[in-house]
Amino acid sequence: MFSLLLPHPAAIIKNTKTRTLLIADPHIGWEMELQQKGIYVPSQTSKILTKLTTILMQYKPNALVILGDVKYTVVSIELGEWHDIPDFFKKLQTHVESISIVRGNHDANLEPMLPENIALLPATGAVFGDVGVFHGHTWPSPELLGCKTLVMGHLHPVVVFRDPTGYKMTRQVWLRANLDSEALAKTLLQKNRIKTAGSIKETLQKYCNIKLKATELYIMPSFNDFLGGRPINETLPRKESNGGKTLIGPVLRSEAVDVENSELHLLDGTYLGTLNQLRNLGKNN
Ligand SMILES: [Mn+2]
Repeated sequence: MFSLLLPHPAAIIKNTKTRTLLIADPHIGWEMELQQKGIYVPSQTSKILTKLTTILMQYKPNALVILGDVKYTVVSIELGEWHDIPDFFKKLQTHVESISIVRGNHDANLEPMLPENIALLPATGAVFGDVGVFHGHTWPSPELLGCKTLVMGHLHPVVVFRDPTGYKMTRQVWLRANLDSEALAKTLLQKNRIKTAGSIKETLQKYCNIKLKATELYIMPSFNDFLGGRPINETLPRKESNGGKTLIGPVLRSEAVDVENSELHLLDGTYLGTLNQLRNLGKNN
């Protein structure tokens, strides 16, 4: 069973025997790049570590899964990252038995920084219990379609509110969207060059040995609250965007996800409305 761990930017998958904690996009080392530009921002790594170990001690999961973008630099490795990242994981390993990382687009060359016994999973994702998780900059693997719930990161969703005097406030949010399972399955089969033989459902059963179940997609807020993101209520609906200023990632741009009617919740669980309704609040009136 999948549930949000309100008020944290984390979720938990509970099965009879295991509890798996999910977080996304910590982007360790983001502030190091700012420091090089002369903007002093204290290191956020210890703050992130404290926040995460507090959750681990409270909920005692057997496993921790990070949905990508552990580090900030995309390909290179910053000097500070060489220290912060191995140290971060060594400390986490004292609080949880198993740690896995789904590779994000910022995680090239992450391997040399990881201590032993940390699993690095492909960006196309993995299945934990009845939940399929992936990073979100690329399509998930068709295997994930056998899970009712899919969870991704990558977007760092925030919503912006403006009052009439121009005061602006942004808040991190959870996004939950309905999926058109057949449409998503069709796309994923095509991307994997699997020819449809009979119905989509039959093809999935035959080639991937799964029953098509995926009906909902959650997008996790970033675990690093210092990090910004493009306010999702300032993006344009897919049909009006002409390829620009829309939500990022192929999945959210596809017709298989009902992004317009997705439900937005603040980290404390407050329901804000649908993306459609909230776009109006982002506009300058
Ligand atoms: Mn990403």
